[in-house]
Amino acid sequence: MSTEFFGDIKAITYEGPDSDNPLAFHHYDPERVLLGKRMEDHLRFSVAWWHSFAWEGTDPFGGPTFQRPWHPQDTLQNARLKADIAFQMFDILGQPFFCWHDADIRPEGADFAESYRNFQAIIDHIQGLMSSRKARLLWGTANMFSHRRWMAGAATNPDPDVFAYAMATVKTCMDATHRLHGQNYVLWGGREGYETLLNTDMAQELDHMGRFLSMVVDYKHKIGFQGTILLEPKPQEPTKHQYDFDAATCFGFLQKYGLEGEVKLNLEQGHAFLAGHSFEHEIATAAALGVLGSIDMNRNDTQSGWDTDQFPNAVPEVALAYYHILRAGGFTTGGTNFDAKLRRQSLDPEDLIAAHVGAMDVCARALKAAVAMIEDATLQEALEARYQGWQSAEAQALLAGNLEDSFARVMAGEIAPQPRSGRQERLENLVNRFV
Ligand code: XLS
Ligand code: NI
Ligand code: NI
Repeated sequence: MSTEFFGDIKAITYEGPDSDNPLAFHHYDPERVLLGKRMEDHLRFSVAWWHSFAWEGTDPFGGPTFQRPWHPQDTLQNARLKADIAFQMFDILGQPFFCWHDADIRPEGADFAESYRNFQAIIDHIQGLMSSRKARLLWGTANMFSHRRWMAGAATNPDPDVFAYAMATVKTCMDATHRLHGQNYVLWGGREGYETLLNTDMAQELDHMGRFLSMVVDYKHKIGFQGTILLEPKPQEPTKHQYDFDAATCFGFLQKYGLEGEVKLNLEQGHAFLAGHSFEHEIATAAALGVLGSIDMNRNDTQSGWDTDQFPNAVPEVALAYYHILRAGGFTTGGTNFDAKLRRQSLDPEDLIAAHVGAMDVCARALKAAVAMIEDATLQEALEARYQGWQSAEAQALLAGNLEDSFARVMAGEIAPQPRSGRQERLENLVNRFV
């Protein structure tokens, strides 16, 4: 069964922009060197196990639409088959990375110990697959939001038993991530937030969340995990008030608990949207605060106002995202994870391949545009020109000065600001030449 799932689809290759083969890369050329680095090493693509293999095509109004050979997903045998087919897809796409939650890869047991045994069996299996294959683990994470035990939070749950269960769960997932040489470990606080202040002690919950993350960092050092711990911001969903609202909010949280040097951020395009930001705003914010880690490259439907997790398809938007990633020095342990799912009518195995091929091409095309903008340098020069005034010793002295000195000079008419154009339209036109 497992070898037949993708039929006769062959490994996808780069055929260039003029090819009309729908199952070829038109822009993603992994070996092509841009700014001294292979395209594959710039982009560091990753498949999300949960959307591509675990999600069955349900929505709030209807049950599963997908019928996969690894359904139902409650046996170890099917979990192994699911992993085998996942690796076939990574091979077809030439994917360098994948990501999982514990719940995506193993069947849930009757109790923690059984879930743990199932998990170890699947990690063994994945380790075996990895030994002869290319794909590596970009990050592992714990699903602490789906099961009913997490309904009032994991680290922020009012019940200390749930807090303890979360500690045990994250230890298990960190151990497995470490064993598979994962490059990062992610925490998305799915249920870390609240529905009503009438039953919520926010100060206590935030303190617990800070303490929990400190223990995660301590454990990372204890086991010698070399990867990066990443926090994934998201507002509004699933709880009405999510604590990790956006990049700036997360940074404030990290700083309050003294973790800003230890934890970075995994930013998702759709989550930026939900927070009322552009994706590049979130990336630039994280870069400015020194916490840019990795990205989830999946968009929302701009009209529907919730996290629809669609594959990227707008080159101009994605180009600005990579422009800011490149300006920040590019990825180190991070990468481009497609936290994206098919539409539930896209039933065919070929749809899974086509979705990733298209997304990889959109990102590659966007990366080429971002590189061209950097090589052209006009944008950077315009930016530097705008701040040119700060080059003088007199201007620098302001930063070391006090309010009264400037008061005296402004009062004497020595300083009289002359507004200058921000030239936004000209810059937008310039970007349009590259995207
Ligand atoms: C949900 C999040 C989730 C994280 C991993 O919206 O994006 O998928 O990436 O827990
Ligand atoms: Ni995500
Ligand atoms: Ni998301």
